[in-house]
Amino acid sequence: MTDGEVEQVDKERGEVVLKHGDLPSLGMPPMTMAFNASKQVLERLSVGDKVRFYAEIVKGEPTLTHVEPAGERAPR
Ligand SMILES: [Cu+2]
Repeated sequence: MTDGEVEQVDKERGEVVLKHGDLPSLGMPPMTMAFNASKQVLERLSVGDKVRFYAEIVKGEPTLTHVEPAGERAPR
């Protein structure tokens, strides 16, 4: 999974802006960008949240397929 920080949540557009780390699944270096996300995912996100996520290209657009709070995982 990739680390991200929520910068913006736009429920009307179904988008979330994340500052993300290396994202090899999409061939991206760290950057800040918008992802499509389901209503269900958007409801759980607030600006400033630190998350870990998976993203894929869905219908030609970067889309969050799984998001969890960064603190939820057990420390290693
Ligand atoms: Cu990106």
